Amino acid sequence: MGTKGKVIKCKAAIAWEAGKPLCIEEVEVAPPKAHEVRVQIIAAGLCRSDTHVISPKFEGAFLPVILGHEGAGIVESVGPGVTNVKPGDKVIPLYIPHCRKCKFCLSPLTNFCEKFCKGKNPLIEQELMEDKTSRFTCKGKSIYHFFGISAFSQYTVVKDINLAKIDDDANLERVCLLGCGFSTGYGAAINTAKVTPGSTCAVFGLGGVGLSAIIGCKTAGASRIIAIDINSDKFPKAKALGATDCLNPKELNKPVQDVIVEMTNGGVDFAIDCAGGSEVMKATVECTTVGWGLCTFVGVNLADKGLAISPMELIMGRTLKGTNFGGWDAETVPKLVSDYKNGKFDLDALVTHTLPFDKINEALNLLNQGKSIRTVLIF
Ligand code: CND
Ligand code: ZN
Ligand code: ZN
Repeated sequence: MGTKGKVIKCKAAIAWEAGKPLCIEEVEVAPPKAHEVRVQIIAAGLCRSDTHVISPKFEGAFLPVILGHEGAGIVESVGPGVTNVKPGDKVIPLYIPHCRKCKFCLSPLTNFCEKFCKGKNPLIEQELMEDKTSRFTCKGKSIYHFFGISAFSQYTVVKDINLAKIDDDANLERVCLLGCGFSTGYGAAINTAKVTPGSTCAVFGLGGVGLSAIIGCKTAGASRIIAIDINSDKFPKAKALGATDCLNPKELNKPVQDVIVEMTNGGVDFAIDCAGGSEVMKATVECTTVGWGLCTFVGVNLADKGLAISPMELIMGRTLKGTNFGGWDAETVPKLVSDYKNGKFDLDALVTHTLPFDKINEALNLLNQGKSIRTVLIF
């Protein structure tokens, strides 16, 4: 007896309230409607962005919600009108849709889609499907989707335009990291900053995103990569992945940006913020060289007031950029999967822990205590 067209009962991790542990519950997952796809999640990573919306400091969250935006799985069934995937296909759900028709999708200048450019915060505004309803129910209550993905459920429903179809032999326990962390950091360096051979780089924040940015800087041929974190336990891995120098701002007697400027004879060519928050953003700007220094913002701190900047910082020749998902989209993620298979980069180094899905709160604790880079949850 197949499940197509039927409600599936399965386990999901629900955030009922901010600041509380997630609850593993039985949920009902409705069949996909037109241009929707029901996906069986096989593996998912835990990214810092999953935790922002359940932080008590953040007030804009849609709750209760099923988090998770770094997953990989197999198509269980498709709704009417779906042509890009079929049952049995391996897929990575993407939080940036790709309709392939709009002016953004047709432009090589962005990985955005018209469907993603509406609203103030398009990420958290993907909390419902196109018809403004949810496909998840628990204890009679409708549960919000998250980033259009909700990977922390054994089955989820996503829009067809939020899916990348990948190779049948892809290792889902690794390529799930291409759904956010690796792609975001690596793409920040090679697609957004376009780090050049022989250049000097500074990467702030050495989680899954920042370490992936280091891999990107090294791949691009940077000659010096300065890695910065307030947790020195992150340094051995950063060095193993290509960092040439490591700095802990807490152990310095002057601002880290001043130290970087001294170390590099006036500042780095490229600085990438993979931590977030106004203090790091300021340091990211101020550690780049006048003339051509390029800052790329990746880190997000929803509770933070953001960057106050003097026009002189830019008038002196610096450039500020930001990136969402490292510039990748549904057409380029399958190529990243092939690159991984062909050994172009290593994802194993980012996976510090593997846990069964129902241990998700343990994974959250490891992340919050700075003990993990990526925990891959197995469903
Ligand atoms: P994770 O929490 O694993 O890593 C962040 C690292 O930053 C940790 O090692 C911290 O110790 C370090 N850190 C914190 N404060 C400072 C500071 N003041 N100076 C230096 N280092 C500091 O997070 P992650 O790697 O999963 O994600 C990193 C950020 O990227 C986070 O803000 C997340 O929300 C954001 C992000 C952005 C995007 C995008 O597309 N732009 C996608 N996913 C995640
Ligand atoms: Zn589009
Ligand atoms: Zn993420």
